[in-house]
Amino acid sequence: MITLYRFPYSCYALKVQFLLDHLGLPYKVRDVPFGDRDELIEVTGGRVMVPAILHEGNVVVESRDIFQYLLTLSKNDLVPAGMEAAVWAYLDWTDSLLEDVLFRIASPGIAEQFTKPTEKALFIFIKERKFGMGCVSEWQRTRKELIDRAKVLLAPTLETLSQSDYVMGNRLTIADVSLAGHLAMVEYADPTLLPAISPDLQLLLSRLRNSAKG
Ligand SMILES: N[C@@H](CCC(=O)N[C@@H](CS)C(=O)NCC(=O)O)C(=O)O
Repeated sequence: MITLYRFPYSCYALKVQFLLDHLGLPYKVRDVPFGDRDELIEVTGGRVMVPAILHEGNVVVESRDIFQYLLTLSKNDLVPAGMEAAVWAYLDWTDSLLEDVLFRIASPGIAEQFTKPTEKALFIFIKERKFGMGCVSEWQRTRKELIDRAKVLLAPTLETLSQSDYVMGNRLTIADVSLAGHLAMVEYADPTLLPAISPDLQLLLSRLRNSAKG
């Protein structure tokens, strides 16, 4: 049994969860309270970020390393032979250029989901420490421009998806799984956001959820 430590909105944790579902591996989810990370810190030896997994005494952190670890645990076609460079490069793109826009679109909505005032304030504070005072409100105000930027970034992906069910080749790969994690974060923040970027993204996410083994 694998334990996945996550925040329910975290794109990096959600993509690991999609991978677990597609590999059909048994797992349980530990939702880490945003304001109480004692268990996470104890398990990981001091880390305050999610995701982390615990499996047979092994602790793995960083979603990319977790992907590499999990992919060895069960026979699968998620990294097709000959497409290693392409699918890992797409995964890295989702975690960098794409995430940089999508988390800004999602952050105002994620902040609103916290029920504890301290957790909401802490979430905003952490963002402001990195991106400047008032950044989350600014991302709310400039949502339309951010959505337009996401549309530009995702245009090639959507063009491919208009011809195929998958981002790369004719089968599901880690490229789709990684993209889905990021889309699920946006959906968590506000279900109207994904269709505002493109209704086809909603369809992709549903298709991916329906095709999971778990
Ligand atoms: N490079 C890391 C990034 C993980 C990450 O940024 N996690 C965020 C949530 S999406 C986090 O835990 N942040 C700590 C915080 O907000 O306090 C990975 O791929 O796992």
